[in-house]
Parts: sequence; C-alpha cells; structure tokens
Amino acid sequence: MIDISYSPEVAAARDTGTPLVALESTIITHGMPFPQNVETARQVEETVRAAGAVPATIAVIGGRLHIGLTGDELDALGQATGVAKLSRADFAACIAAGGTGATTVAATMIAARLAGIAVFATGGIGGVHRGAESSFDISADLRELAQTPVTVVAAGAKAILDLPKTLEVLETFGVPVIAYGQDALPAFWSRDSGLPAPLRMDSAAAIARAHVMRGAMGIPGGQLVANPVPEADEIPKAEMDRIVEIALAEAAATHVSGKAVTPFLLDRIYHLTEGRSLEANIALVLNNARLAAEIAQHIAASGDISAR
Ligand code: PSU
Ligand code: MN
Repeated sequence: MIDISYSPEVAAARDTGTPLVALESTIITHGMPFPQNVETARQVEETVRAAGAVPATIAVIGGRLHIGLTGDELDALGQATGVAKLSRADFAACIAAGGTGATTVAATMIAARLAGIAVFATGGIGGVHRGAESSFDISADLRELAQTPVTVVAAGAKAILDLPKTLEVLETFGVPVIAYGQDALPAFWSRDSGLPAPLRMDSAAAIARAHVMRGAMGIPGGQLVANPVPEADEIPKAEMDRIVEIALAEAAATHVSGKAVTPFLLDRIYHLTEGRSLEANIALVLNNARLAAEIAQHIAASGDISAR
C-alpha cells in the first residue's frame, strides 16, 4: 500500500469524519504566476474552511504523496521551478523515483480516491483541444472522470478548448456534466458557452444525491459540475474568443506541444488580458471551493462511507 503523508489538519478531519475537499496543485505551479498562485491557494483553502469543510491540497514532494499541505509546503511549491506536471501516466513514476510534482485534475482525482475524498474543487478541467482531429490532443482528465468516483467542481472547460468536442467525449465516456443553477454550459472566464449543458442542478444537495446514487448503482466514474464564474468577474465570451484566437496562433507559431500547451496558453492569455483573466480565474476558483464544500457536507450527511 502506498504511504500517504496527511497534513495534521487533514489527519484530524479524517479522525473526526469532517468532510474534506481535494484541491489540485498544477493550478499553483503551472496555472498562475507567483505570488498570486500562493495567495490564491491560501484563499481557496480558507474558503473551504469557512464553508464548513477541510481543504486537502494534493502534491508529490520528495517522492511522497501529500494529502494536505502545510503553509510552508505550499509556499515552497508555489516558488519552486522545474516541478513536474503529473497526470495519470506519470503519477506513479514520479513517486517511485522520489520526485516532486504537481497534480493535474486527473492525478488529483486518483489521489482523492486513495484518500476517500469524494469532492474536488478546481478552476477548469482539461478537454479536447481545438484541432484535436489532427493533433489527437485530448486531456487525460476526461478519461479520469469516466473511471474515478470523484465529483469535480470546475467552471466548465477552458475556452481555449473545443467545447462541443469536449462535451461529445464526456458523453461517450458516460460522464454526467451538470451546470449549476443555469441551463447553459459555462465557459470558464465566461458564464455562457452558448451550448446547453446536458444536466442542470440547482442545489448542492441534488448534486450530492446524484453522486451517492451513482456509487450505489455501481457505475464507475465521477461527475463534472460546471459552476459559472460570478457575474461581476466574468469576461464576456466574444471578448475572450478574440484573445484565445491570438494565443492559439502564438502557440502554433512556437510549436509548443504536449503538456506544455495548456500552461503556455494560460500565460499568454494572462498577458493579453493584462491580468484580467487571472482575476476571473481566482474568483471562479473561490466560487467553486464554496460549492464543493457544500456538496462534501451533503455527501457526508448522507452517511455514504465509500467516499466522504
Ligand atoms: N485550470 C486552471 N489552470 C490550470 C489547469 C486547470 O485554471 O493550470 C490545469 C489542470 O491541472 C488540468 C490541466 O488538469 O490544466 C490540464 O492539462 P492538459 O490539458 O495538459 O491535460
Ligand atoms: Mn494535452
């Protein structure tokens, strides 16, 4: 069995049965610039606590899987250079080799399941990239949602992706895509992608019930909750589309590929929007943390012990 390093706060929550919310670390190391990355990570943790759950930020440090980071560990990770971006393919290899790495949505889901954590909050998931018909670039996050029983709260898929294709793949994989409180699928920085979401739910309790029912029926995989960015912080889709086009053209011109694509685009969009994309990103992550904490409490209250 793998030796997991629980932070004191997470260990205490496990002892008392307090609901936990998993948080990823790639958003810290590859998704936002320093120091906003560390500040945001702390605010996200605080938001989860204020909403009645305990945050468990997940990362691999020196070959040990950490579920919950101390303040010092979070600081160090946020400033470290050359941290690996870990997904399903390289997660075990990094631990086995004694390495240090940040977990993507896929790897964080795997870790959450190992620790018995049912709910995970992030910004946006990876998906089908534009031009995937020739590049075959489809995030491992989608397949993970198909097989690992964790409810992931995101703000939809990033507008840098091909959203219709992302929805098609999620449908093929049998992943419930649930818009929270509206009919439209949100598009990360914008509230409305222009696409209808396959499912809509208006309360954390309803999302928790669907999670528990899926487990009871023995259907593998998780749920994707798409929670729209707060109105005050959104960047309208028409405006974002222009910026995304420029960033994509730059990515093509520099021949960036593989796991470098998403961090490259996020960084370019940050500069092209003069920091506004980051403000929206921070606001939506905090919003997702709040909803995830609520869902975690409802799942815990349901007495579902297969996943807290
Ligand atoms: N959402 C963000 N910032 C990020 C990511 C998501 O706001 O940095 C990360 C997540 O960790 C996600 C990953 O799992 O990007 C997807 O990467 P890829 O497209 O290479 O699978
Ligand atoms: Mn990819």
